[in-house]
Amino acid sequence: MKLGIVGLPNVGKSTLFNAITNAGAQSANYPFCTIEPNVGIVAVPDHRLDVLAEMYEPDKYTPAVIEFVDIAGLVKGASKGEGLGNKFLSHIREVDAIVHVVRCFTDDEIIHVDGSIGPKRDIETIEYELILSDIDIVDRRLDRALKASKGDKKFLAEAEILKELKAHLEQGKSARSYHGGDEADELLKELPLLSGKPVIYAANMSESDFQSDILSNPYYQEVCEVAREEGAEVIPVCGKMEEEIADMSSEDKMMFLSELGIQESGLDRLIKACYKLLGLISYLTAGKQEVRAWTIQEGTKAPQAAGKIHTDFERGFIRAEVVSFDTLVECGSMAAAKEKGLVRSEGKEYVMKDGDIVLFRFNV
Ligand SMILES: Nc1nc2c(ncn2[C@@H]2O[C@H](COP(=O)(O)OP(=O)(O)OP(=O)(O)O)[C@@H](O)[C@H]2O)c(=O)[nH]1
Ligand SMILES: [Mg+2]
Repeated sequence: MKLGIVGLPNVGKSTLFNAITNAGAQSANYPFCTIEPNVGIVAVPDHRLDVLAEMYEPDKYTPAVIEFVDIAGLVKGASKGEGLGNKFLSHIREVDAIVHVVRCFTDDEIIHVDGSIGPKRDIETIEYELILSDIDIVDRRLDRALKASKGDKKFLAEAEILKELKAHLEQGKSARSYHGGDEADELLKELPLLSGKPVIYAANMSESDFQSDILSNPYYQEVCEVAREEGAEVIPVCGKMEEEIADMSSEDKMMFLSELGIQESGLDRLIKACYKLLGLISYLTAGKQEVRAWTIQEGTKAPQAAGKIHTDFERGFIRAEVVSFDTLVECGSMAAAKEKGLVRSEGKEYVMKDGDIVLFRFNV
């Protein structure tokens, strides 16, 4: 599961990526500094693991991770091959969801490709390129469906949906916001559309704006307005500050943030929100050897979740012994939870929940 960091040139994508991965991708004050996409892996912050680590004092601590790709800036005309056009679009095609970085910081030293700060306009510029590229794809598929419908009438229904979708895109609306019923949803899953990918907006704020009343910031509000129409989430971040604190130890970071009156860094919030955007949840295992978060898709049943640890666990699945994180904390220890009968025995049909602490029983 990969997230692509997308946006106009020079809006702070690589700065944010650096903070995310600490990987040192080049960031500099000129457009197209990022040519090849950089891939970085980052731990998903999870306070539950810290609590478990205190309980078990394990030898190993393994958080969930997600992958981010730093994609070069997209410009007007990209869908027609401008800038590094098609190449960028193909990088976006490979990711499962998009983090759309929008410049909300003022800084006369940093060039804006369109000469001024304009979050709504910037978002539209990017969306427009994605939509144009999608129209090409829908067009090709429509041609195919129309030809096929001469031999087989069932393709007529597909062609109708594609015509509707095309009209929707031609109004400048994203595939994400197209709702044409179950059949249309199925078809959309097959089409590799860019504007249909789930999105989160990262509003890249100035340091001073980030520390003051973010909600009343007009640039931030502009991003929120666009996002609201799409039902998307907006996370305010300060790329520059995040880059500075990314190197700090977790104690130093907490101290630094609490001095600013902030509980959680924008980046931590962003990473968590991305995990959710991908439809991912974590179940946890805890013991003296290791406390660990395991990533599963929401809706995964117990045997398949067990299969993440080892295929034998899935093949020979007997049952899962489950206690929720909150219950464990209330009881104070696993032994106490067991004594109170609060560790449940779940079978093959059990749908895993986020924060379940699990011991799998299996036999092969
Ligand atoms: N003042 C301020 N400057 C920032 C912030 N974030 C990034 N910058 C600066 O903006 C310039 C561009 O940042 P990058 O992270 O390289 O931008 P990018 O979006 O990756 O650019 P391309 O790869 O060229 O598309 C750098 O000089 C950064 O230091 C911020 O929050 N505040
Ligand atoms: Mg860059």
